[in-house]
Amino acid sequence: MTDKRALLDKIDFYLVTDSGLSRKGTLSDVEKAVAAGCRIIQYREKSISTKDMIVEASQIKTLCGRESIFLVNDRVDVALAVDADGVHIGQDDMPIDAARDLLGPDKIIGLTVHTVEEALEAEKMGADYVGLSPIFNTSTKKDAGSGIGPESIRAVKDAIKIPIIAIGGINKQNSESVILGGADSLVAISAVVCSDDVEQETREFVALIRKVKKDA
Ligand code: 3NM
Repeated sequence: MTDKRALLDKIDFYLVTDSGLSRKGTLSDVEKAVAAGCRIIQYREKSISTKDMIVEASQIKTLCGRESIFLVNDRVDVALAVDADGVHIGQDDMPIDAARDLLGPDKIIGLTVHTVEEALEAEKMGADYVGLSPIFNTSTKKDAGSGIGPESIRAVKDAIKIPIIAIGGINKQNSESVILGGADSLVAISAVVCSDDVEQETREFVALIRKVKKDA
């Protein structure tokens, strides 16, 4: 397994799958996003059996190939079963140190955080990046809570060295404020997987994020 950690510094648009919202299905979304230059994919699936998840996760791993990071949401067991590049876990999931013990030193572990304090703790515990959320209100995750606003990102950026990936209610109109606010990368689920053309949408997000970073 190649250590894909180095790629974390180069990511722009981050795709999280959502089979409930997807028009064309998770595998198609991943394939199109990778073709459009998305270099990190998180497989987030809560509605199928573990057996089916392992089949799908292994197909996604193949689609990600060597150039895109492949993470599994929540399920350290599934990540291990398919030798994914790592996991993304939430505050109430398996603690980072337990996940690290199971996954070993080379795998990527991302943690969802909502505050500067949680971000500092995540970095201290050995997270490779934080997902900061929710930036704006979103209906994609019912229990996400109220948006913290893009102006809240800077304090987190100033506090930690690991990358910040912003999530929650992000679209092409508000992406610039998120990157200028201090995020290294961003996730947009509904804005991409609900569109008719996932490849084109992803391409536009990638180009927009790169341009904002270049001009900053
Ligand atoms: N986690 P959209 S918000 C998966 O706040 C997820 O932790 C969130 O979807 C959190 O881009 C979210 O459609 C959904 O708003 C984001």
